[in-house]
Amino acid sequence: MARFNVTKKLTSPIDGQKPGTSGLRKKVKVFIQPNYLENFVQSTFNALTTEKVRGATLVVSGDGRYYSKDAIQIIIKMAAANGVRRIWVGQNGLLSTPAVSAVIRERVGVDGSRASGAFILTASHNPGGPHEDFGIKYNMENGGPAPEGITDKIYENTKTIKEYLIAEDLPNVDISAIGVSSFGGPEGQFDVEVFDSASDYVKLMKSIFDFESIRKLLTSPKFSFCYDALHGVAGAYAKRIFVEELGAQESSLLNCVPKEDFGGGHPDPNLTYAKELVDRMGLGKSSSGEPPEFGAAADGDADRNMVLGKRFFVTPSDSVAIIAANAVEAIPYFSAGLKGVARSMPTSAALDVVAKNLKLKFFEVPTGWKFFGNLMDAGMCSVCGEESFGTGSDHIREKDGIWAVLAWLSILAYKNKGNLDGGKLVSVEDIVRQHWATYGRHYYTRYDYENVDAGAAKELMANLVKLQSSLDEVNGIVKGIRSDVAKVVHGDEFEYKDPVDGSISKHQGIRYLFEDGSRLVFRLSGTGSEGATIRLYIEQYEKDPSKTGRDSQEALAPLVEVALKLSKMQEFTGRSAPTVIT
Ligand code: VG1
Ligand code: CO
Repeated sequence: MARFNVTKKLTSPIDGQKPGTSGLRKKVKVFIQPNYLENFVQSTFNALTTEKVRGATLVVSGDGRYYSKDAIQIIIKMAAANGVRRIWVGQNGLLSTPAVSAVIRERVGVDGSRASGAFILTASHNPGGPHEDFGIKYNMENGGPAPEGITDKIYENTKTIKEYLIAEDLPNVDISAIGVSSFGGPEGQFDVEVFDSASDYVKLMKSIFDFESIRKLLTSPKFSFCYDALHGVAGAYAKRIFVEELGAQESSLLNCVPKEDFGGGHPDPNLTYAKELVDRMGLGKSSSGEPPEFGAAADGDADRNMVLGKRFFVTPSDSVAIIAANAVEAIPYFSAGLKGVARSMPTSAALDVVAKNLKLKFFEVPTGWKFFGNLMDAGMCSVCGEESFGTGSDHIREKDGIWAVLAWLSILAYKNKGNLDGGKLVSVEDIVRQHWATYGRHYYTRYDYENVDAGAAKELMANLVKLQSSLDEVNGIVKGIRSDVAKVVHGDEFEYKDPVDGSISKHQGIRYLFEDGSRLVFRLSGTGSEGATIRLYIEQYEKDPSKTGRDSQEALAPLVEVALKLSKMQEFTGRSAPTVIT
Protein backbone atom coordinates (compact mmCIF):
# COMPACT_ATOMS: atom_id res chain seq x y z
CA MET A 1 0.00 0.00 0.00
CA ALA A 2 1.46 3.34 -1.08
CA ARG A 3 1.97 5.77 1.78
CA PHE A 4 1.46 9.52 1.86
CA ASN A 5 2.38 12.44 4.09
CA VAL A 6 0.42 15.56 4.95
CA THR A 7 1.81 18.94 4.01
CA LYS A 8 0.57 22.24 5.39
CA LYS A 9 0.74 24.90 2.66
CA LEU A 10 0.62 28.61 3.37
CA THR A 11 -1.89 30.60 1.38
CA SER A 12 -3.77 33.89 1.53
CA PRO A 13 -7.39 34.87 0.79
CA ILE A 14 -8.50 35.34 -2.82
CA ASP A 15 -11.37 37.73 -3.56
CA GLY A 16 -14.71 36.75 -5.02
CA GLN A 17 -15.17 33.18 -3.73
CA LYS A 18 -18.79 33.70 -2.72
CA PRO A 19 -20.97 30.76 -3.83
CA GLY A 20 -23.96 31.88 -5.93
CA THR A 21 -27.37 30.32 -6.56
CA SER A 22 -25.66 26.97 -7.04
CA GLY A 23 -21.99 26.90 -6.09
CA LEU A 24 -18.93 28.86 -7.15
CA ARG A 25 -18.67 29.44 -10.92
CA LYS A 26 -15.77 31.21 -12.57
CA LYS A 27 -13.80 31.17 -15.78
CA VAL A 28 -11.32 28.27 -15.98
CA LYS A 29 -8.44 30.75 -16.07
CA VAL A 30 -9.58 31.99 -12.65
CA PHE A 31 -9.91 28.48 -11.22
CA ILE A 32 -6.46 27.36 -12.33
CA GLN A 33 -4.71 30.22 -10.52
CA PRO A 34 -2.41 28.93 -7.77
CA ASN A 35 -4.38 28.11 -4.60
CA TYR A 36 -7.78 29.13 -6.04
CA LEU A 37 -9.41 25.70 -5.92
CA GLU A 38 -7.40 24.71 -2.83
CA ASN A 39 -8.58 27.75 -0.86
CA PHE A 40 -12.22 27.01 -1.65
CA VAL A 41 -11.97 23.29 -0.85
CA GLN A 42 -10.15 23.89 2.45
CA SER A 43 -12.69 26.61 3.34
CA THR A 44 -15.42 24.04 2.73
CA PHE A 45 -13.75 21.43 4.95
CA ASN A 46 -13.33 24.07 7.65
CA ALA A 47 -16.99 25.11 7.35
CA LEU A 48 -18.09 21.49 7.72
CA THR A 49 -15.86 21.19 10.83
CA THR A 50 -13.13 18.64 11.54
CA GLU A 51 -15.49 16.22 13.32
CA LYS A 52 -17.64 15.88 10.21
CA VAL A 53 -14.71 15.62 7.81
CA ARG A 54 -12.51 13.13 9.67
CA GLY A 55 -13.43 9.58 8.81
CA ALA A 56 -16.06 10.70 6.29
CA THR A 57 -16.89 9.18 2.93
CA LEU A 58 -17.28 11.91 0.28
CA VAL A 59 -18.22 11.85 -3.38
CA VAL A 60 -16.20 13.86 -5.93
CA SER A 61 -17.36 14.00 -9.56
CA GLY A 62 -19.17 16.18 -12.03
CA ASP A 63 -20.29 16.87 -15.57
CA GLY A 64 -16.86 16.16 -17.03
CA ARG A 65 -16.12 19.69 -18.16
CA TYR A 66 -12.61 20.94 -18.84
CA TYR A 67 -10.37 21.01 -15.71
CA SER A 68 -12.53 18.41 -13.89
CA LYS A 69 -9.90 15.67 -14.07
CA ASP A 70 -7.20 17.88 -12.53
CA ALA A 71 -9.59 19.22 -9.93
CA ILE A 72 -10.60 15.68 -8.89
CA GLN A 73 -6.96 14.72 -8.21
CA ILE A 74 -6.40 17.89 -6.16
CA ILE A 75 -9.55 17.30 -4.10
CA ILE A 76 -8.57 13.65 -3.50
CA LYS A 77 -5.18 14.76 -2.16
CA MET A 78 -6.73 17.44 0.04
CA ALA A 79 -9.38 15.06 1.34
CA ALA A 80 -6.71 12.51 2.29
CA ALA A 81 -4.76 15.22 4.12
CA ASN A 82 -7.86 16.43 5.96
CA GLY A 83 -8.56 12.98 7.39
CA VAL A 84 -11.35 11.91 5.03
CA ARG A 85 -11.56 8.10 5.09
CA ARG A 86 -12.89 7.44 1.58
CA ILE A 87 -13.50 9.23 -1.68
CA TRP A 88 -15.99 7.89 -4.20
CA VAL A 89 -15.54 8.87 -7.83
CA GLY A 90 -17.86 8.10 -10.74
CA GLN A 91 -15.96 6.40 -13.55
CA ASN A 92 -13.97 9.01 -15.51
CA GLY A 93 -15.09 11.56 -12.95
CA LEU A 94 -18.59 11.62 -14.40
CA LEU A 95 -21.74 11.88 -12.31
CA SER A 96 -24.76 14.01 -13.14
CA THR A 97 -25.90 16.33 -10.36
CA PRO A 98 -29.05 14.25 -9.72
CA ALA A 99 -26.95 11.07 -9.75
CA VAL A 100 -24.67 12.56 -7.07
CA SER A 101 -27.74 13.21 -4.95
CA ALA A 102 -28.93 9.64 -5.53
CA VAL A 103 -25.49 8.24 -4.72
CA ILE A 104 -25.33 10.09 -1.40
CA ARG A 105 -28.80 8.87 -0.46
CA GLU A 106 -28.78 5.33 -1.82
CA ARG A 107 -25.36 3.93 -2.61
CA VAL A 108 -23.55 1.44 -0.40
CA GLY A 109 -19.79 1.15 -1.03
CA VAL A 110 -17.99 -2.13 -1.67
CA ASP A 111 -17.00 -2.13 2.01
CA GLY A 112 -20.50 -1.25 3.24
CA SER A 113 -19.76 2.46 3.67
CA ARG A 114 -22.21 5.33 3.00
CA ALA A 115 -21.36 8.83 1.80
CA SER A 116 -22.16 11.96 3.78
CA GLY A 117 -21.47 14.67 1.22
CA ALA A 118 -20.13 15.56 -2.20
CA PHE A 119 -18.12 18.02 -4.19
CA ILE A 120 -19.91 18.43 -7.52
CA LEU A 121 -17.70 19.81 -10.24
CA THR A 122 -19.89 21.66 -12.67
CA ALA A 123 -20.93 25.09 -13.86
CA SER A 124 -24.18 23.48 -14.99
CA HIS A 125 -25.61 25.21 -18.07
CA ASN A 126 -22.61 27.55 -18.50
CA PRO A 127 -20.30 26.66 -21.42
CA GLY A 128 -17.06 24.71 -20.77
CA GLY A 129 -13.54 24.57 -22.18
CA PRO A 130 -10.23 26.35 -21.48
CA HIS A 131 -11.80 29.78 -22.06
CA GLU A 132 -15.15 29.06 -20.46
CA ASP A 133 -16.50 28.18 -17.02
CA PHE A 134 -15.66 25.75 -14.26
CA GLY A 135 -17.61 25.38 -11.04
CA ILE A 136 -17.77 23.58 -7.72
CA LYS A 137 -20.46 23.11 -5.13
CA TYR A 138 -20.91 21.09 -1.99
CA ASN A 139 -23.88 18.85 -1.22
CA MET A 140 -24.85 17.63 2.23
CA GLU A 141 -25.79 14.29 3.75
CA ASN A 142 -29.42 14.61 2.58
CA GLY A 143 -28.10 14.75 -1.01
CA GLY A 144 -29.04 18.40 -1.48
CA PRO A 145 -27.03 21.60 -1.99
CA ALA A 146 -25.45 23.10 1.12
CA PRO A 147 -27.85 25.57 2.75
CA GLU A 148 -27.03 29.26 3.04
CA GLY A 149 -25.76 28.76 6.61
CA ILE A 150 -22.94 26.61 5.23
CA THR A 151 -22.24 28.54 2.01
CA ASP A 152 -22.00 31.76 4.04
CA LYS A 153 -19.48 30.07 6.35
CA ILE A 154 -17.46 28.82 3.38
CA TYR A 155 -17.33 32.34 2.00
CA GLU A 156 -16.27 33.78 5.37
CA ASN A 157 -13.50 31.19 5.57
CA THR A 158 -12.23 32.12 2.09
CA LYS A 159 -11.72 35.66 3.38
CA THR A 160 -9.44 34.65 6.23
CA ILE A 161 -7.78 31.42 5.05
CA LYS A 162 -4.07 31.11 5.87
CA GLU A 163 -3.22 27.49 5.14
CA TYR A 164 -4.51 24.30 3.58
CA LEU A 165 -3.64 20.63 3.92
CA ILE A 166 -2.64 18.41 1.02
CA ALA A 167 -1.07 14.99 0.49
CA GLU A 168 1.31 16.10 -2.25
CA ASP A 169 3.01 12.75 -2.54
CA LEU A 170 -0.23 10.78 -2.99
CA PRO A 171 -0.03 9.35 -6.51
CA ASN A 172 -2.73 10.35 -9.00
CA VAL A 173 -5.55 7.80 -8.94
CA ASP A 174 -6.66 6.15 -12.18
CA ILE A 175 -10.31 7.25 -12.34
CA SER A 176 -10.99 5.46 -15.61
CA ALA A 177 -10.96 1.99 -14.03
CA ILE A 178 -13.60 0.71 -11.63
CA GLY A 179 -12.10 -0.49 -8.36
CA VAL A 180 -10.64 0.56 -5.03
CA SER A 181 -7.17 2.07 -4.49
CA SER A 182 -5.91 2.11 -0.91
CA PHE A 183 -3.24 4.31 0.64
CA GLY A 184 -1.71 4.63 4.08
CA GLY A 185 -1.54 8.02 5.76
CA PRO A 186 -0.36 9.33 9.11
CA GLU A 187 -3.78 8.57 10.60
CA GLY A 188 -4.55 5.29 8.87
CA GLN A 189 -6.03 4.01 5.64
CA PHE A 190 -7.45 6.18 2.87
CA ASP A 191 -9.42 4.65 -0.04
CA VAL A 192 -10.54 5.90 -3.42
CA GLU A 193 -13.40 3.88 -4.91
CA VAL A 194 -14.19 4.36 -8.60
CA PHE A 195 -17.66 3.08 -9.53
CA ASP A 196 -20.06 2.93 -12.46
CA SER A 197 -21.62 6.38 -12.96
CA ALA A 198 -25.07 5.19 -13.97
CA SER A 199 -26.07 2.02 -12.14
CA ASP A 200 -27.29 3.52 -8.84
CA TYR A 201 -29.26 6.17 -10.68
CA VAL A 202 -30.79 3.67 -13.12
CA LYS A 203 -31.84 1.47 -10.20
CA LEU A 204 -33.53 4.42 -8.52
CA MET A 205 -35.41 5.39 -11.70
CA LYS A 206 -36.64 1.81 -12.07
CA SER A 207 -38.06 1.94 -8.55
CA ILE A 208 -40.01 5.14 -9.33
CA PHE A 209 -41.47 4.58 -12.79
CA ASP A 210 -43.25 1.75 -14.56
CA PHE A 211 -40.51 0.99 -17.11
CA GLU A 212 -42.63 -1.64 -18.80
CA SER A 213 -45.37 0.82 -19.77
CA ILE A 214 -42.81 3.42 -20.92
CA ARG A 215 -41.09 0.72 -22.99
CA LYS A 216 -44.40 -0.08 -24.70
CA LEU A 217 -44.78 3.58 -25.61
CA LEU A 218 -41.21 4.05 -26.80
CA THR A 219 -41.24 0.93 -28.95
CA SER A 220 -44.67 1.58 -30.44
CA PRO A 221 -44.56 2.43 -34.16
CA LYS A 222 -47.01 5.22 -33.36
CA PHE A 223 -44.57 7.04 -31.11
CA SER A 224 -41.27 8.73 -31.84
CA PHE A 225 -38.71 10.19 -29.49
CA CYS A 226 -35.62 12.34 -29.48
CA TYR A 227 -33.22 13.29 -26.66
CA ASP A 228 -30.46 15.89 -26.82
CA ALA A 229 -27.82 15.86 -24.06
CA LEU A 230 -26.01 18.86 -25.60
CA HIS A 231 -22.78 16.90 -25.01
CA GLY A 232 -23.31 17.08 -21.27
CA VAL A 233 -23.17 14.26 -18.75
CA ALA A 234 -26.82 13.30 -19.43
CA GLY A 235 -25.56 11.38 -22.44
CA ALA A 236 -24.05 8.73 -20.16
CA TYR A 237 -27.47 8.11 -18.60
CA ALA A 238 -29.60 8.55 -21.71
CA LYS A 239 -27.99 5.64 -23.49
CA ARG A 240 -28.42 3.32 -20.50
CA ILE A 241 -31.98 4.32 -19.73
CA PHE A 242 -33.68 5.25 -22.99
CA VAL A 243 -31.90 2.83 -25.31
CA GLU A 244 -30.79 -0.14 -23.19
CA GLU A 245 -33.63 -0.23 -20.66
CA LEU A 246 -36.53 1.28 -22.58
CA GLY A 247 -35.88 0.20 -26.15
CA ALA A 248 -35.57 3.60 -27.84
CA GLN A 249 -33.62 3.69 -31.10
CA GLU A 250 -29.96 4.65 -30.80
CA SER A 251 -30.64 7.25 -33.51
CA SER A 252 -33.03 9.06 -31.18
CA LEU A 253 -30.08 10.27 -29.12
CA LEU A 254 -28.48 13.57 -30.15
CA ASN A 255 -25.16 14.85 -28.78
CA CYS A 256 -25.08 12.11 -26.17
CA VAL A 257 -21.30 11.76 -25.95
CA PRO A 258 -20.09 13.88 -22.99
CA LYS A 259 -17.39 16.35 -24.02
CA GLU A 260 -15.11 18.62 -22.00
CA ASP A 261 -16.24 21.66 -23.96
CA PHE A 262 -19.78 20.47 -24.78
CA GLY A 263 -18.77 20.44 -28.43
CA GLY A 264 -18.24 24.21 -28.27
CA GLY A 265 -21.94 24.76 -27.50
CA HIS A 266 -23.85 26.30 -24.66
CA PRO A 267 -25.26 23.32 -22.69
CA ASP A 268 -28.46 25.12 -21.77
CA PRO A 269 -31.67 23.37 -22.80
CA ASN A 270 -33.81 26.21 -24.09
CA LEU A 271 -35.20 27.27 -27.45
CA THR A 272 -32.10 29.32 -28.25
CA TYR A 273 -29.26 26.96 -27.35
CA ALA A 274 -30.76 23.50 -28.02
CA LYS A 275 -30.89 24.40 -31.68
CA GLU A 276 -30.52 20.95 -33.21
CA LEU A 277 -33.35 19.51 -31.15
CA VAL A 278 -35.53 22.56 -31.73
CA ASP A 279 -35.05 22.12 -35.49
CA ARG A 280 -35.81 18.43 -35.30
CA MET A 281 -38.99 19.09 -33.37
CA GLY A 282 -40.28 21.40 -36.07
CA LEU A 283 -39.79 24.60 -34.10
CA GLY A 284 -36.72 25.95 -35.87
CA LYS A 285 -36.19 28.00 -38.97
CA SER A 286 -34.40 25.16 -40.75
CA SER A 287 -36.84 22.42 -39.72
CA SER A 288 -37.71 19.83 -42.30
CA GLY A 289 -39.42 16.45 -42.32
CA GLU A 290 -41.96 15.07 -39.87
CA PRO A 291 -40.89 15.84 -36.28
CA PRO A 292 -40.97 13.19 -33.54
CA GLU A 293 -43.86 13.11 -31.08
CA PHE A 294 -41.65 13.92 -28.13
CA GLY A 295 -38.32 15.66 -27.66
CA ALA A 296 -36.28 16.65 -24.63
CA ALA A 297 -32.91 18.15 -23.76
CA ALA A 298 -30.69 18.45 -20.70
CA ASP A 299 -28.07 20.91 -19.48
CA GLY A 300 -24.39 20.17 -18.80
CA ASP A 301 -24.92 18.47 -15.44
CA ALA A 302 -28.28 16.91 -16.42
CA ASP A 303 -30.39 18.49 -13.71
CA ARG A 304 -32.38 20.61 -16.18
CA ASN A 305 -34.85 19.52 -18.81
CA MET A 306 -36.68 21.03 -21.74
CA VAL A 307 -39.76 19.15 -22.91
CA LEU A 308 -41.10 19.56 -26.42
CA GLY A 309 -43.97 18.04 -28.34
CA LYS A 310 -44.25 17.96 -32.10
CA ARG A 311 -43.92 21.66 -33.08
CA PHE A 312 -44.81 22.51 -29.50
CA PHE A 313 -42.91 23.99 -26.54
CA VAL A 314 -43.92 23.15 -22.99
CA THR A 315 -42.99 25.94 -20.57
CA PRO A 316 -41.20 24.59 -17.50
CA SER A 317 -43.80 26.29 -15.29
CA ASP A 318 -46.58 24.38 -17.08
CA SER A 319 -44.51 21.21 -17.04
CA VAL A 320 -44.28 20.99 -13.24
CA ALA A 321 -47.99 21.79 -12.92
CA ILE A 322 -48.91 19.06 -15.41
CA ILE A 323 -46.63 16.51 -13.74
CA ALA A 324 -48.19 17.35 -10.36
CA ALA A 325 -51.71 17.07 -11.78
CA ASN A 326 -51.05 13.62 -13.26
CA ALA A 327 -48.46 12.14 -10.90
CA VAL A 328 -50.75 9.98 -8.77
CA GLU A 329 -52.32 8.18 -11.74
CA ALA A 330 -49.29 7.95 -14.00
CA ILE A 331 -46.28 7.39 -11.71
CA PRO A 332 -46.18 4.45 -9.29
CA TYR A 333 -43.88 6.31 -6.82
CA PHE A 334 -46.69 8.80 -6.16
CA SER A 335 -49.61 6.37 -6.10
CA ALA A 336 -50.30 7.02 -2.41
CA GLY A 337 -50.73 10.74 -3.09
CA LEU A 338 -48.59 13.89 -3.07
CA LYS A 339 -47.40 15.33 0.23
CA GLY A 340 -47.34 18.83 -1.20
CA VAL A 341 -45.92 20.83 -4.08
CA ALA A 342 -43.57 23.80 -4.34
CA ARG A 343 -42.20 26.23 -6.87
CA SER A 344 -39.62 28.99 -6.89
CA MET A 345 -40.97 32.53 -6.68
CA PRO A 346 -40.42 33.56 -10.32
CA THR A 347 -42.03 30.33 -11.60
CA SER A 348 -45.57 30.87 -12.89
CA ALA A 349 -48.58 30.20 -10.70
CA ALA A 350 -49.77 27.27 -12.86
CA LEU A 351 -48.73 24.95 -10.03
CA ASP A 352 -50.66 27.04 -7.48
CA VAL A 353 -53.91 26.40 -9.35
CA VAL A 354 -53.28 22.65 -9.41
CA ALA A 355 -52.45 22.68 -5.69
CA LYS A 356 -55.65 24.55 -4.92
CA ASN A 357 -57.83 22.24 -7.02
CA LEU A 358 -56.26 19.08 -5.65
CA LYS A 359 -56.11 20.51 -2.11
CA LEU A 360 -52.36 20.03 -1.83
CA LYS A 361 -49.97 21.83 0.49
CA PHE A 362 -48.21 24.53 -1.49
CA PHE A 363 -44.96 26.48 -0.98
CA GLU A 364 -43.29 29.37 -2.79
CA VAL A 365 -39.52 29.49 -2.18
CA PRO A 366 -36.63 31.64 -3.47
CA THR A 367 -34.76 30.68 -6.63
CA GLY A 368 -32.34 27.75 -6.23
CA TRP A 369 -32.96 24.12 -5.40
CA LYS A 370 -31.49 24.32 -1.89
CA PHE A 371 -34.76 25.78 -0.59
CA PHE A 372 -36.83 22.72 -1.57
CA GLY A 373 -34.67 20.31 0.43
CA ASN A 374 -35.90 21.27 3.90
CA LEU A 375 -39.53 20.90 2.82
CA MET A 376 -38.82 17.46 1.39
CA ASP A 377 -36.81 16.32 4.40
CA ALA A 378 -39.78 17.34 6.55
CA GLY A 379 -42.19 15.33 4.38
CA MET A 380 -44.04 18.43 3.20
CA CYS A 381 -43.35 18.35 -0.52
CA SER A 382 -43.31 15.67 -3.23
CA VAL A 383 -43.04 17.55 -6.54
CA CYS A 384 -41.39 20.89 -7.22
CA GLY A 385 -40.06 22.98 -10.04
CA GLU A 386 -38.52 26.17 -11.32
CA GLU A 387 -39.23 28.17 -14.46
CA SER A 388 -35.57 27.73 -15.42
CA PHE A 389 -36.11 24.21 -16.79
CA GLY A 390 -35.74 22.51 -13.41
CA THR A 391 -38.24 19.90 -12.25
CA GLY A 392 -37.96 17.22 -9.63
CA SER A 393 -39.33 15.34 -6.67
CA ASP A 394 -38.44 14.07 -3.24
CA HIS A 395 -36.77 10.95 -4.69
CA ILE A 396 -33.55 13.01 -4.38
CA ARG A 397 -32.63 16.56 -3.31
CA GLU A 398 -31.70 18.03 -6.68
CA LYS A 399 -33.67 18.82 -9.77
CA ASP A 400 -33.54 15.93 -12.18
CA GLY A 401 -33.52 16.25 -15.96
CA ILE A 402 -33.96 12.58 -16.86
CA TRP A 403 -36.58 12.08 -14.14
CA ALA A 404 -38.64 14.87 -15.73
CA VAL A 405 -38.46 13.15 -19.12
CA LEU A 406 -39.48 9.83 -17.57
CA ALA A 407 -42.35 11.62 -15.79
CA TRP A 408 -43.59 13.00 -19.12
CA LEU A 409 -43.19 9.64 -20.84
CA SER A 410 -45.18 8.07 -17.97
CA ILE A 411 -47.99 10.57 -18.45
CA LEU A 412 -47.98 9.94 -22.20
CA ALA A 413 -47.96 6.18 -21.62
CA TYR A 414 -50.85 6.48 -19.17
CA LYS A 415 -52.96 8.70 -21.46
CA ASN A 416 -52.30 6.39 -24.40
CA LYS A 417 -52.79 3.07 -22.67
CA GLY A 418 -55.64 2.06 -24.98
CA ASN A 419 -54.38 3.92 -28.03
CA LEU A 420 -51.15 2.25 -28.96
CA ASP A 421 -52.81 -0.60 -30.87
CA GLY A 422 -55.59 1.50 -32.36
CA GLY A 423 -57.00 5.01 -31.95
CA LYS A 424 -55.44 8.43 -32.09
CA LEU A 425 -52.36 9.18 -30.04
CA VAL A 426 -52.82 11.76 -27.27
CA SER A 427 -49.94 14.14 -27.96
CA VAL A 428 -47.87 16.39 -25.71
CA GLU A 429 -49.76 19.35 -27.13
CA ASP A 430 -53.13 17.67 -26.39
CA ILE A 431 -52.10 17.14 -22.78
CA VAL A 432 -51.02 20.76 -22.34
CA ARG A 433 -54.12 22.20 -24.03
CA GLN A 434 -56.35 19.95 -21.94
CA HIS A 435 -54.55 21.20 -18.85
CA TRP A 436 -55.15 24.84 -19.82
CA ALA A 437 -58.82 24.09 -20.46
CA THR A 438 -59.14 22.65 -16.95
CA TYR A 439 -56.97 25.01 -14.93
CA GLY A 440 -56.58 28.11 -17.08
CA ARG A 441 -53.33 29.20 -18.70
CA HIS A 442 -50.45 31.21 -17.33
CA TYR A 443 -48.89 33.05 -20.22
CA TYR A 444 -45.25 33.32 -19.31
CA THR A 445 -41.96 34.56 -20.65
CA ARG A 446 -38.49 35.32 -19.32
CA TYR A 447 -36.11 37.91 -20.72
CA ASP A 448 -32.41 37.53 -19.86
CA TYR A 449 -29.92 40.35 -20.28
CA GLU A 450 -26.57 38.61 -19.99
CA ASN A 451 -23.21 40.17 -19.17
CA VAL A 452 -24.60 43.61 -18.38
CA ASP A 453 -22.37 46.11 -16.56
CA ALA A 454 -22.69 45.15 -12.88
CA GLY A 455 -23.02 48.74 -11.67
CA ALA A 456 -25.78 49.50 -14.16
CA ALA A 457 -27.67 46.36 -13.17
CA LYS A 458 -27.53 47.36 -9.49
CA GLU A 459 -28.82 50.83 -10.28
CA LEU A 460 -31.71 49.44 -12.31
CA MET A 461 -32.68 47.19 -9.41
CA ALA A 462 -32.33 49.98 -6.84
CA ASN A 463 -34.58 52.19 -8.93
CA LEU A 464 -37.27 49.49 -9.06
CA VAL A 465 -37.15 49.11 -5.28
CA LYS A 466 -37.34 52.86 -4.77
CA LEU A 467 -40.41 53.09 -7.02
CA GLN A 468 -42.22 50.61 -4.79
CA SER A 469 -42.47 53.13 -1.97
CA SER A 470 -45.41 54.74 -3.77
CA LEU A 471 -47.87 52.48 -5.60
CA ASP A 472 -49.81 55.56 -6.75
CA GLU A 473 -46.73 56.79 -8.52
CA VAL A 474 -46.12 53.34 -10.03
CA ASN A 475 -49.71 53.16 -11.27
CA GLY A 476 -49.39 56.63 -12.76
CA ILE A 477 -46.33 55.52 -14.72
CA VAL A 478 -47.92 52.20 -15.73
CA LYS A 479 -51.10 53.86 -17.01
CA GLY A 480 -48.95 56.29 -18.98
CA ILE A 481 -47.19 53.36 -20.69
CA ARG A 482 -50.28 51.21 -21.40
CA SER A 483 -53.83 51.94 -20.38
CA ASP A 484 -54.88 48.32 -21.04
CA VAL A 485 -53.01 46.62 -18.21
CA ALA A 486 -54.41 46.04 -14.73
CA LYS A 487 -53.53 48.05 -11.64
CA VAL A 488 -50.43 47.26 -9.60
CA VAL A 489 -51.70 46.23 -6.17
CA HIS A 490 -48.49 45.19 -4.45
CA GLY A 491 -44.76 45.69 -4.81
CA ASP A 492 -42.01 44.23 -2.67
CA GLU A 493 -38.69 42.41 -2.51
CA PHE A 494 -39.40 38.73 -1.98
CA GLU A 495 -38.37 37.45 1.42
CA TYR A 496 -38.66 33.83 2.54
CA LYS A 497 -38.97 32.37 5.97
CA ASP A 498 -38.21 28.66 5.85
CA PRO A 499 -41.19 26.95 7.51
CA VAL A 500 -38.96 24.13 8.77
CA ASP A 501 -35.94 25.86 10.32
CA GLY A 502 -37.19 29.44 10.49
CA SER A 503 -34.19 30.83 8.57
CA ILE A 504 -34.84 34.00 6.60
CA SER A 505 -33.60 34.79 3.08
CA LYS A 506 -33.92 38.40 1.99
CA HIS A 507 -33.67 40.28 -1.34
CA GLN A 508 -34.81 37.33 -3.43
CA GLY A 509 -36.19 39.37 -6.32
CA ILE A 510 -38.35 42.43 -6.92
CA ARG A 511 -42.04 41.76 -7.49
CA TYR A 512 -44.83 43.84 -8.97
CA LEU A 513 -48.20 42.13 -8.54
CA PHE A 514 -51.21 43.24 -10.59
CA GLU A 515 -54.89 43.17 -9.74
CA ASP A 516 -55.67 40.48 -12.35
CA GLY A 517 -52.97 38.13 -11.05
CA SER A 518 -50.31 39.24 -13.54
CA ARG A 519 -46.77 39.58 -12.22
CA LEU A 520 -43.52 41.23 -13.13
CA VAL A 521 -40.41 39.94 -11.38
CA PHE A 522 -36.87 41.28 -11.64
CA ARG A 523 -33.83 39.39 -10.33
CA LEU A 524 -30.09 39.41 -10.70
CA SER A 525 -28.70 36.02 -11.62
CA GLY A 526 -26.48 34.24 -9.11
CA THR A 527 -24.91 31.80 -11.57
CA GLY A 528 -23.12 34.00 -14.11
CA SER A 529 -19.35 34.34 -14.16
CA GLU A 530 -18.98 37.69 -15.92
CA GLY A 531 -20.70 41.05 -15.31
CA ALA A 532 -24.32 40.78 -14.23
CA THR A 533 -27.31 39.03 -15.74
CA ILE A 534 -30.71 40.66 -15.27
CA ARG A 535 -33.69 38.33 -15.43
CA LEU A 536 -37.15 39.69 -16.10
CA TYR A 537 -40.08 37.33 -15.60
CA ILE A 538 -43.49 38.22 -17.02
CA GLU A 539 -46.70 36.37 -16.32
CA GLN A 540 -50.41 36.73 -16.99
CA TYR A 541 -53.26 34.41 -16.06
CA GLU A 542 -56.09 33.60 -18.46
CA LYS A 543 -58.99 31.59 -17.13
CA ASP A 544 -61.33 31.84 -20.11
CA PRO A 545 -60.83 28.59 -22.10
CA SER A 546 -61.63 30.39 -25.35
CA LYS A 547 -58.59 32.64 -24.82
CA THR A 548 -55.94 30.15 -23.77
CA GLY A 549 -54.71 29.39 -27.28
CA ARG A 550 -53.00 32.69 -28.11
CA ASP A 551 -49.36 33.17 -29.03
CA SER A 552 -47.67 33.89 -25.71
CA GLN A 553 -45.39 36.73 -26.85
CA GLU A 554 -48.42 38.42 -28.39
CA ALA A 555 -50.55 37.92 -25.28
CA LEU A 556 -47.81 39.31 -23.07
CA ALA A 557 -46.82 42.26 -25.28
CA PRO A 558 -48.56 44.94 -23.14
CA LEU A 559 -46.95 43.68 -19.92
CA VAL A 560 -43.55 43.41 -21.60
CA GLU A 561 -43.80 47.01 -22.71
CA VAL A 562 -44.69 48.07 -19.17
CA ALA A 563 -41.79 46.07 -17.70
CA LEU A 564 -39.19 47.50 -20.06
CA LYS A 565 -40.30 51.10 -19.70
CA LEU A 566 -40.97 50.97 -15.97
CA SER A 567 -37.51 49.53 -15.32
CA LYS A 568 -35.86 51.86 -17.88
CA MET A 569 -34.08 48.77 -19.16
CA GLN A 570 -32.51 50.39 -22.18
CA GLU A 571 -31.60 53.57 -20.31
CA PHE A 572 -29.71 51.69 -17.59
CA THR A 573 -28.19 48.84 -19.59
CA GLY A 574 -27.87 50.24 -23.10
CA ARG A 575 -29.58 47.07 -24.36
CA SER A 576 -32.44 47.34 -26.80
CA ALA A 577 -33.12 43.59 -26.73
CA PRO A 578 -32.53 40.68 -24.34
CA THR A 579 -29.84 38.05 -24.93
CA VAL A 580 -32.28 35.17 -24.55
CA ILE A 581 -36.06 35.00 -24.50
CA THR A 582 -37.74 31.89 -23.17
C1 VG1 B 1 -30.38 29.89 -12.34
C2 VG1 B 1 -31.87 29.65 -12.36
C3 VG1 B 1 -32.29 28.94 -11.09
C4 VG1 B 1 -31.49 27.64 -10.94
C5 VG1 B 1 -30.01 27.95 -10.97
C6 VG1 B 1 -29.15 26.72 -10.92
O1 VG1 B 1 -30.05 30.74 -11.27
O2 VG1 B 1 -32.58 30.86 -12.51
O3 VG1 B 1 -33.68 28.69 -11.13
O4 VG1 B 1 -31.81 27.01 -9.73
O5 VG1 B 1 -29.69 28.65 -12.17
O6 VG1 B 1 -29.43 25.86 -11.97
P1 VG1 B 1 -29.80 32.30 -11.46
O7 VG1 B 1 -29.39 32.80 -10.10
O8 VG1 B 1 -28.77 32.44 -12.51
O9 VG1 B 1 -31.11 32.88 -11.91
V1 VG1 B 1 -28.19 24.97 -12.66
O10 VG1 B 1 -28.86 23.81 -13.67
O11 VG1 B 1 -27.32 26.18 -13.37
O12 VG1 B 1 -27.44 24.32 -11.32
CO1 CO C 1 -27.65 22.31 -14.17
